[in-house]
Amino acid sequence: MRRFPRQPMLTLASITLANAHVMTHPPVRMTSTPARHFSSERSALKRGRMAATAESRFITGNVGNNVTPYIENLVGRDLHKNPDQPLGIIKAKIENYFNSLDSDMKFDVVDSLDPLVDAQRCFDDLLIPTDHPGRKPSDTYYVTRDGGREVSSAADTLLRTHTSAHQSTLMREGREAFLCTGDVYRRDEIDATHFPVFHQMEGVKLFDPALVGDPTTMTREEWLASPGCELIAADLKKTLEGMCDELFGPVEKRWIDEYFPFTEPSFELEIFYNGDWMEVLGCGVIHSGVLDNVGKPDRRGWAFGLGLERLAMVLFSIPDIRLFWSADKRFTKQFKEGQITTFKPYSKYPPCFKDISFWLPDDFEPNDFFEIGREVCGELVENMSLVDEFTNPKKGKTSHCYRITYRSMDRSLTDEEVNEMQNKLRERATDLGVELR
Ligand code: FA5
Ligand code: MG
Repeated sequence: MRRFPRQPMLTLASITLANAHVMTHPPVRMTSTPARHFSSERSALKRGRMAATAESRFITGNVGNNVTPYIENLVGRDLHKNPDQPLGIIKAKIENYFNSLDSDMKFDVVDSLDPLVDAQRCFDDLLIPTDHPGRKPSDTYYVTRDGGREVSSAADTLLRTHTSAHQSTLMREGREAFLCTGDVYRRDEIDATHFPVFHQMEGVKLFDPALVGDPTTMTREEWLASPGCELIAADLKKTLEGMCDELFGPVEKRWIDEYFPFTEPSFELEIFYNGDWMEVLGCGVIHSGVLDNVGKPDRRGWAFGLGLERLAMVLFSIPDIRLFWSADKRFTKQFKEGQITTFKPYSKYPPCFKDISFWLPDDFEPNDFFEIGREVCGELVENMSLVDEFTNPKKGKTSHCYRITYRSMDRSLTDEEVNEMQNKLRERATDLGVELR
């Protein structure tokens, strides 16, 4: 059974990358890289490749556009809307749970919103500052970003990085309680628990002011110390603990104090499952600034965001996140609406390992290299990890060695196709300005 440590993948790469787009603290970088200047030559190269698809909504040729054809192809698959697939099964179970709670409040089910949003909704409405690491093009797929790599603006358009991107729109529509599910996109490392697209469910519930008091008569400190704020946090915790019991049976849980710019206070829920603590969701009492932004300064409530793959991998014993995207009948036929069953692996085909080493340019972003891995190999790349790093003091240059694991989930790979992918990867890596060793 797969384990989910709190910080999965403690490879060298993840020391740099872990949580870069998690809406919490900025990541700790191994080396302090200077401000990134993407040479005009290289971006022209990239643009040329992208401009090839003229009709695309996602590949626009805009200066900041970094959506690749591989990612574009994954948009709109709607895995969460298939009732006979693990993600759809869990989604339905959670929706049923929330709408069977002893309360007059019904949660609207929203699951068809366009993943193409603007930075205003995805970041600014949620008080995420323009210099937050989650807004960097190394972490996020931009459709348009007129300021290029350097300058972030509310007008940028992008593939949503979390379902919180819809909070403000749905609250402005006057909804008091909702569950909003969708595919979210993050440029990230490559391993069994990370795929550039995964699914989140956002939950929001606003409370009757008669119950929690009028926050407009209080200072921020008074609100945070008030019985109303306490009541909302307690309701949030009780409701989410109940959801975990519903899905997993009674399990051991713990609350971790967290930081999100858009909730205050903020928490993360972990459950102890198969010998390990696993982060299931982030949540909190909605920040007053978010409610001010949607014209509801007199209202308060809670919000949470959970990852469906995380839950599904554990509940169905699915060992690799790529499997959710498989159309192989040996996978799809195993699941039925309403039922949580244990996945039976149909075969494990042998992996093939290859290393690639290069000297880094000043502006190197590992995520750019991983992206090329996705583009060249698609789902045939299982893992890309940094296995060696050293700096040559004379040259003043740093070298990275990455180990690439090639493996198909459906068949054996031939030597020729692995070699072809490896050669292409080496060739394409030079687009990033690296010097192969
Ligand atoms: C967020 O995305 C916040 N928007 C959550 C939130 C919503 C907080 C509302 C407060 C109020 P975070 O980046 O931690 O937070 O992701 C939330 C959940 O998504 C995680 O707990 C995890 O279950 C899931 N998740 C995050 N990254 C991945 C990943 N790479 N693969 C699979 N699941 C992931
Ligand atoms: Mg988190």
